[in-house]
Amino acid sequence: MADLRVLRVPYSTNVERIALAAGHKGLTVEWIDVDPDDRRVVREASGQDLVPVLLADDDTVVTDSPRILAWIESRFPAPSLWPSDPGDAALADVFCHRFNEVWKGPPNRLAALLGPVGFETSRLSRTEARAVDDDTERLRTWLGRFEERLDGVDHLGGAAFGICDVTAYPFLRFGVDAPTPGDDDPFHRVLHERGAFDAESHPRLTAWVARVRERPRA
Ligand SMILES: N[C@@H](CCC(=O)N[C@@H](CS)C(=O)NCC(=O)O)C(=O)O
Repeated sequence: MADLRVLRVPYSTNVERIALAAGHKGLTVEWIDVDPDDRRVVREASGQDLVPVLLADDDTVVTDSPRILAWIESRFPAPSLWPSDPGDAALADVFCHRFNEVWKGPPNRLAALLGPVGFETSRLSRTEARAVDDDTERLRTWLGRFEERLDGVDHLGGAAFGICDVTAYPFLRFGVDAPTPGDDDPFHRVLHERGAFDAESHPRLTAWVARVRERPRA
């Protein structure tokens, strides 16, 4: 029997977080594939429509990837995803909260504006076009912040791979990786087209993507 049972849909960034965390801890996962266009299984299990959903062996159901990651850490503490120093662990939590609640804002708004017009900016109103420019600039400025953060350290939380990398990698990697054929999520296209970077523009961030790509995953 697997260590974890998780509902997933294809191409999900938040599901990839769970795969990376489980890989780090050497846990096995029974993935339960759900039809993205029919969420009844997800709704019946968890009362909401989003994945990942963790079905724990004691009838516990956990939704929302940050809460699932915290649950995995509490149930399988070693090797830890959080720094052992309490202050560093608190900073890692702040990083992840900011990533989830602030960093995702610009690409989500860009996807909401660009998706419906097929990424044809000429079909946007002047106000919408200005909003697209503003959020693109924010996205690019924050890529520079990640580049600065990686000065002298291999991972976003410091020397060791951990929760900051698990939280950010599935999203930031689209700056290098094109969406997989079949992945039509406008959010992923925004990350790839508006958040693109390479070894010339962002050498440390590009090397970090390559480093985390090699991590084990469930
Ligand atoms: N805050 C949630 C967000 C979950 C979420 O947005 N999941 C996406 C897949 S990455 C989803 O199920 N989207 C609905 C859809 O694709 O229709 C988390 O971190 O798990």
